[in-house]
Amino acid sequence: MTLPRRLLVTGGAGFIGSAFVRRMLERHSDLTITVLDKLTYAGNLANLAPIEDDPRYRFVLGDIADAEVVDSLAAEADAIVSFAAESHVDRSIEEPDAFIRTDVYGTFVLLEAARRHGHARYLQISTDEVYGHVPEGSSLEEDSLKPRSPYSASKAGGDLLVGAYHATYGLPTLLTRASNNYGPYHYPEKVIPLFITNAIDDEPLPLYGDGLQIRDWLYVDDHVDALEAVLVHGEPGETYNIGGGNELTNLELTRTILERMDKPMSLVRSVPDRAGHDRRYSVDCSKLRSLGWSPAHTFDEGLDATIRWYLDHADWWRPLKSGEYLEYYRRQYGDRLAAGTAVE
Ligand code: NAD
Ligand code: TDX
Repeated sequence: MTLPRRLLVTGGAGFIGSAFVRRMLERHSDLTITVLDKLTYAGNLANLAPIEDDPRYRFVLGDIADAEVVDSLAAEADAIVSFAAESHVDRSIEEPDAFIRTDVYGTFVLLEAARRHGHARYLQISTDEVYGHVPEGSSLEEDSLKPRSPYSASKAGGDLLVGAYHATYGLPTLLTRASNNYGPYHYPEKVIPLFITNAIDDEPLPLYGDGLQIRDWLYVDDHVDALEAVLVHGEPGETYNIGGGNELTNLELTRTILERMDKPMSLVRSVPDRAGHDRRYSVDCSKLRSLGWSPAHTFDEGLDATIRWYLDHADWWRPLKSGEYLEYYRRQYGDRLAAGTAVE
């Protein structure tokens, strides 16, 4: 299989989707990409500014839950690559509605359109969080799903629909489950960009609970390369885990960020924990590695590049830390920071 030539990319104005669009257009001259994005608080056309004048790219403002707009765009595409989702666990705890609507119902609308138009591929971007807490070892693709947050439960709902459309209708689906991404253009509500930008401003870093929760960190460009490998070499109906191989506690992560930025640990506040906080995720990626992919960035390289990017791109993130963001920040962290304690 070669890469399908006309891609409909949903959620392409977000963090990972925009990295995919930028990288694929740079790498493949005969590709056309239509981005369908609702531009929620997390969607940002500035993420697509580097390719905005490229004639092979088109942006459409719209909702993946809107069957009419999805159908008309699907009619002109060979494949759908779907990143569109509500993606922040803390927001799903505060207000789950949009998660169910986009991550479950929106996925259904996309699958229906792919089925109607006989697409060559349907690629759904999912997450290691659907496996739930992994006390030891690493999740395999066939492991049962035990999501524990409204976010991961809504993503798991989307995953199950993808499997059902392959089994029932023979849709040539592909499903990927990646670990925690990091890199440039990451919205500053997620822990790495939040902590880097707060540290730049000498603002407190709110570390949830004991900080001993473990996440595996994957540089966003390595994720994009894995998605390309799956699109080209993946087996229809299959699921592929994608991980960076960099498992760290949040405390280790925070310490490393501050050391690299030459900032003191006194900025860190231990604050009341996230409800239902999963202690650890870990994915076994041998299936994907057998397709020839492995991550090209070490964590040290990726983190340094990310810190440098935020230091150099205050014009990108400062405007985001205003308006609705400040309201969210106050609701999410106001009481927590007031109750916070020092960490050594
Ligand atoms: P993001 O929040 O940065 O971007 C999501 C994008 O989807 C935004 O541009 C938003 O405007 C758009 N969107 C939201 N609802 C929409 C709707 N109803 N219709 C059309 N567009 C809509 O998210 P991200 O971090 O880039 O994640 C992309 C995908 O990857 C998500 O499906 C997420 O679950 C998955 N994922 C993310 C990570 C991570 O660490 N960030 C890890 C594994 C998997
Ligand atoms: O202020 C914070 N303090 C803190 O200690 C925030 C925002 C997070 N954390 C902790 C919670 C997690 O253990 O850091 C860890 C990472 O948190 P997030 O950046 O919110 O990511 P996570 O909840 O792990 O989910 C991310 O990775 C998987 C993405 O947001 C998901 O979209 C993806 O599926």
